[in-house]
Amino acid sequence: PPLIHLADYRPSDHLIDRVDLDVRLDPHRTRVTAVLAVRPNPGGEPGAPLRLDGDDLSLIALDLDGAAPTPGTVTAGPQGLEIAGPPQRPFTLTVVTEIDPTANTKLMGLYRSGGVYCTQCEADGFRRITYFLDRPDVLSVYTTRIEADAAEAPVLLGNGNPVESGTVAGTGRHYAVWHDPHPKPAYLFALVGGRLDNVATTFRTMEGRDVRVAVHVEPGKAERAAYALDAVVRSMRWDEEAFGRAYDLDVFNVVAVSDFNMGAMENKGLNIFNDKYVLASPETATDADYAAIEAIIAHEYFHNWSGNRVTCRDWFQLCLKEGLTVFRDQEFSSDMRSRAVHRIAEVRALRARQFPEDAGPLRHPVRPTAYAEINNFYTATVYEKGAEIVRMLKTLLGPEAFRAGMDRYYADNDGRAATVEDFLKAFEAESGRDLAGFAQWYGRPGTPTLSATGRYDAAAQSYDLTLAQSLDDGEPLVIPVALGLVGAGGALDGAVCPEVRDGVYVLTAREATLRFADVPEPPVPSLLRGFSAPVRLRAELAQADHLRLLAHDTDPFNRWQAAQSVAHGLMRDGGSPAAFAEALGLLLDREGARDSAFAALALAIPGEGEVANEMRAEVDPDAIHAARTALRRDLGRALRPRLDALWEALTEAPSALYSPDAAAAGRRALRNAALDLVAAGDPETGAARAGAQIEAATNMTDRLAALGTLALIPGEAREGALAAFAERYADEPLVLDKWFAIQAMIPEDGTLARIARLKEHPAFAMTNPNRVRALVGSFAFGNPTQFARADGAGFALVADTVAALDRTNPQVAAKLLTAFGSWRKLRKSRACQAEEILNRIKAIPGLSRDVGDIAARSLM
Ligand code: B3K
Ligand code: ZN
Repeated sequence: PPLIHLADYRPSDHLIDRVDLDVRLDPHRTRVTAVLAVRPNPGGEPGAPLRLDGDDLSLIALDLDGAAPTPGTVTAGPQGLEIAGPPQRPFTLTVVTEIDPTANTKLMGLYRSGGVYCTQCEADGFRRITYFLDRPDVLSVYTTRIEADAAEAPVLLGNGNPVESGTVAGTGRHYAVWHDPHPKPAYLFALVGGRLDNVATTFRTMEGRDVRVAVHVEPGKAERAAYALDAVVRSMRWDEEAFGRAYDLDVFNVVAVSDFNMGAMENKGLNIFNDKYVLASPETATDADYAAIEAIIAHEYFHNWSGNRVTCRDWFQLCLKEGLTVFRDQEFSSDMRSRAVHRIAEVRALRARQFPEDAGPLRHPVRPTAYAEINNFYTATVYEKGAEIVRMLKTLLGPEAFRAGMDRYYADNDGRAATVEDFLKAFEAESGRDLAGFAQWYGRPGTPTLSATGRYDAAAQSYDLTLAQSLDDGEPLVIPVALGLVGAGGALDGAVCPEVRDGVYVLTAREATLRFADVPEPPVPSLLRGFSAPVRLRAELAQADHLRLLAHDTDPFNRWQAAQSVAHGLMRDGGSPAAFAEALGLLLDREGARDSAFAALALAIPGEGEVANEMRAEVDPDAIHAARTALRRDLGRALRPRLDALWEALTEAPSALYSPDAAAAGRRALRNAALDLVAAGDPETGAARAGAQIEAATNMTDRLAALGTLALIPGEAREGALAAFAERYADEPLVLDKWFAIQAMIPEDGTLARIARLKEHPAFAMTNPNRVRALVGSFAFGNPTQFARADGAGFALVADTVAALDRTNPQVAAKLLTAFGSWRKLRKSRACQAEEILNRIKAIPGLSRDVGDIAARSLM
């Protein structure tokens, strides 16, 4: 497929200032009339043809300034419409198209989900609704009239503010007109029509505007939308307080639909969500679900400024809105919950998803320079590493200059389609700093390695710390390294190094040596505190050094990291876990009650994927699984009395009211981590306790955690509990997704047959992305030993699903195929099988561009 290059960017030859849409909803024959106010772009090529994008469209009628276009000047097909020699002045184009929302299985453009009409236009779905200049640097003011059968779609929602509604006499149909005064690119267009209930409230902005906020959900589920509504209100308040950004319309609507390709979408004034990230009740959602809802609601809302008011010039700039908005939602969640705990969760996610991506064939810079299919670039690198770049910028400039830079970025680019350069320029202007070196982070793929070696001079009471970075042969990067020294009894606060300011050293050279004076004893360096840069740290500390940090570091992130490092070392090199267990025991005694969430994270030893990540040699998933299982067993036994006591002490009274707040969630997390570790050491006791907890649980968090523990213990108890769970939640698709996922991740040979059975379960549907992700996605991404089975059957299962799904929903199929992204690191026999499978997929006739692109790049 042809590549689109950043270097080839040219402004559009035409602009569309206003769009008047009339959408007559019908299950199979939806009529769209678009009246477009077109004009030549002064920055474009004079006299160029007008080339409108289309995808799967059928043209019904076309006129230009009220008349038929000159014969022979128009070429129209499903994939585009071109008018040769269009007027060299502003003109009006009226285009009528017809589309079939029911047949739209790609879930891009206008489609029906459970009988509800909805849209998804980012990145290039608007062209599936009408012919258009479907690129983010063409900004238009939209007015949308939506008409539908009043019984089929009593609720009609659009972008912007509602201006008019009424009935169409004698037809049983009704309509609503929406006007969005803010110019926007087509990817932010949305409409919804259907039977929906809602919960609503009014929010008064700091500018004094009263905003009607509503969350719309499937009839009968309104009470499950309360938490999402509250999260919207908290997000609105937070963006005012943290960034001075107020909401800018009279209404803000969120709609939950059940068939959705990703998490959610930030359409102007009308965010559309995967119902998984809206619906929550204690009985159906876990603490993790509540946290995800809060984060994603915030993320989409924050896009109103970082993405919508200031949008992207082209799709290469995607990180401009996504990296920045992830940073903003992470800051929000940190303020709502525990900052330290949230930082750990962020870094775990980065290491689990972004590091492997950056180390494999699908690697790309945070700002890519070429793509065949843009929808394949909504990646952990663009999102998560993009957020880390913004965080480093804040660390480098300090909070005041960072905030000033953000304010200037918004002021200078409001209503514009901006670039990464525009973003950095705002910070340069406010801080007086040259960010040219820092800008390299956007263009250089791969995870840099930061190595550190120290030398203590007892006579001079000084400590020399040498930091070195390596990535590729290019210029060194700008790496903020937050650090400090830790002595046998705690932080060495008296040690000084002039180059370390506010606890941060900025490494700009390939290598540098720092001298600390007034160091009274041999220190252990605490490096990269708070994970101040997205790098791999190689400090080669001894286990005793890590244990000192675990006990005494003032930085909570590095205390957690110390436990992870010890666990990595034990899994890699073997050895006795006794000292580690003792240190964890002390941590539980000290912290278990005070910061349960932190203690739970310290107990959670690195996952199999994270271990694979750290391997410099080829990866053997079975060996990793065995090492991890053994360490968990040993820790479970060594810590047993404490774990038992915790599990007892943290039991909630059956009458306690469930609250998803961070402290209560932390207690549940620690109690469930204790249960899981007990089971790792003593499966019989573990199974009994898990079974009892499933029965006694008053919320989904405790019930699901116990089911997860039990799922790892083969036997009647497990099968009985799984069957009972399915029966209990037979009418709850989102809960059954959890049930699918738990079973797909069982690391046993029988899992393949189990998945084959589950594919036939009445609740499973290949047409629903959540179901596919729960069953096949959890297997591909969360069951490393079975996915990479010796007989190749795990790979085949995923490949067959990708091939089948590609015919109906290429975007979701392509995402699933990225599970093969780390195949080259696998041990030889498995790598060969993966390669063969990727080649087989690549050769499928009629393969989508989405899947073809992932297959081709994976093989590169
Ligand atoms: N901007 C959307 C993602 C669109 C993905 C298109 N394939 C959601 C978000 O990041 O907020
Ligand atoms: Zn986003």
